[in-house]
Amino acid sequence: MSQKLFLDVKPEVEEALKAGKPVVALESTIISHGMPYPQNVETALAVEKIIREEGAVPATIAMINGRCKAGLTEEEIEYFGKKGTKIAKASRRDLAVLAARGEDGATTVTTTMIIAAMAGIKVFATGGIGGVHRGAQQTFDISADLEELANTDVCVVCAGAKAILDLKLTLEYLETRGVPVIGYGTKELPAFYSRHSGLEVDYRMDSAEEIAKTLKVQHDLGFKGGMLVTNPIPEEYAMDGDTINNAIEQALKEATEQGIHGKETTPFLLARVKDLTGGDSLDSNIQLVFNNARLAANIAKAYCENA
Ligand code: PSU
Ligand code: MN
Repeated sequence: MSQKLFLDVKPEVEEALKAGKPVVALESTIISHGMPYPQNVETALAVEKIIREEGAVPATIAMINGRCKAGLTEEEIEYFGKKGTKIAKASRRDLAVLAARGEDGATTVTTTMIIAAMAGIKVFATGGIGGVHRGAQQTFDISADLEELANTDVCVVCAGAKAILDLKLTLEYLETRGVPVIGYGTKELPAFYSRHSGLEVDYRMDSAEEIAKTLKVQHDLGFKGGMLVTNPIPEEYAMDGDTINNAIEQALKEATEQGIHGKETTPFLLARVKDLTGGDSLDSNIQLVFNNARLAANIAKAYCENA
């Protein structure tokens, strides 16, 4: 039986893929768990618009009634945004269960990559990826996103990862699993709200064309696995380091005190950091997603032009 039996590709996305036109995948956990309503829906729709303006077709990905969806309608995006955290956050271990039960699932970076690969989409834009959590030496909390990057052929464009994670260990893990980490226009790993982490990425690339060419070579070599493109937040939207770090420290302390663990950890920390910094971090978050969508569309275009 083919995995395609579980897949619904939106007609607009299917046409673009058949014609060899650029498509950019987008995740749905960022809508349901990453931002509050109604900014989540507004952002998701605005991101799709940006991708279209850049000349690519957006495909927001999710599971609905047990179906893997590559491309959502506006109504479906609104539904995910309104239901928010009532929708199950679906990582790799959840997908088969939700499909068998005919349920809904918000796709994380992991499951968005899985469904994008099923549909033949090569490039995916998001905000931040999951990674190795601080204290993982004790908790073993390492996001399934890192394993998926090692195994699934999708290029993920992000703004680095939030400092709720141990960024140094996250880079070590990606190195072990053979995932190239590219800095767009920088040799320094961006840290989501901030352009700076003090850590080095593997390679600096200054154009979408160079990234697309490398992705193509990776595919031609028959390498399994993705590529991580880290795109620093535009300077004007970056947050003050102390403000954000204090909020993160506080959120981490509360998570430990309340015994938050497993799949709840990341959504808990994201929500607390947002509350503790007022609306500022949400504005930055939205802007960096727009910035990543633009770059991803340009990588997808360059990839198609040389395919
Ligand atoms: N980091 C963010 N925003 C997010 C996420 C992470 O800054 O929305 C979401 C993504 O969907 C990511 C997931 O794939 O959280 C990682 O969750 P976990 O750490 O449980 O693997
Ligand atoms: Mn985890």
